[in-house]
Amino acid sequence: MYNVPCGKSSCLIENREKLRREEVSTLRELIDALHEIFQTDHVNIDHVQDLMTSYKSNPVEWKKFAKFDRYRYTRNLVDEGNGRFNLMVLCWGEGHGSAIHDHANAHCVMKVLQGKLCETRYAWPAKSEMEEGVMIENGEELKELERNMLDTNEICYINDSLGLHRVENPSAMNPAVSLHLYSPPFSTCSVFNKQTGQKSMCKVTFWSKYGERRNREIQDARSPEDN
Ligand code: CSS
Ligand code: FE2
Repeated sequence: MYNVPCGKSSCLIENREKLRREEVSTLRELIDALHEIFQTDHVNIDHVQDLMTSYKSNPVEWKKFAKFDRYRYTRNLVDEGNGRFNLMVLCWGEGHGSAIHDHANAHCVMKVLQGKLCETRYAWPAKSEMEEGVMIENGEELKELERNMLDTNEICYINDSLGLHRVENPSAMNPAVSLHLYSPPFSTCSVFNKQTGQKSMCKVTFWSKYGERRNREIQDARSPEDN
């Protein structure tokens, strides 16, 4: 075959080769590659992380999903992954942060698309007392495990076995945007009071879906925010 730069067949071969190396160059390629991975029942989460790492943030590709709110971070659905995963863009205004939360038994891979985010990890609250036959949190402050500063294009991974976390945009000057993959998808998670370890259920909602704003009522529903 002649070496025609990006002639149809050489492009196809190049793309196949890239996927084998778990590399993608556009958001579209990333979404397609994720769909392919999640077709099987046994997903290799390292493979997912490699793909998320290989995508280099290009604002032109994700800006239609990046819808900010003045008061708190927003969750904007990009793709429903055939019911196997949710891919979303989160928009963090200056100083916006999440509550301390778990991930409802899901994998969470998060990549910074713009700005910087600070991730603080906590241990699960110690359960020590029985109240009416049910174990309750013992009222102690949550133990901080580590703090990670994530720069644009960096990723981090968490699941419930690794603990809880809070994510914040520490900047008073710059907004931040991140790409999150959750599998399986979830619509509620638990949020925790830092001082007491007290846990409460929280519904998570989308501010927009596929680049379209949702109605006011839905936008006004609470999402896990600072506590
Ligand atoms: N889990 C939070 C964001 S930090 S990973 C959420 O989905 O809203
Ligand atoms: Fe999280």
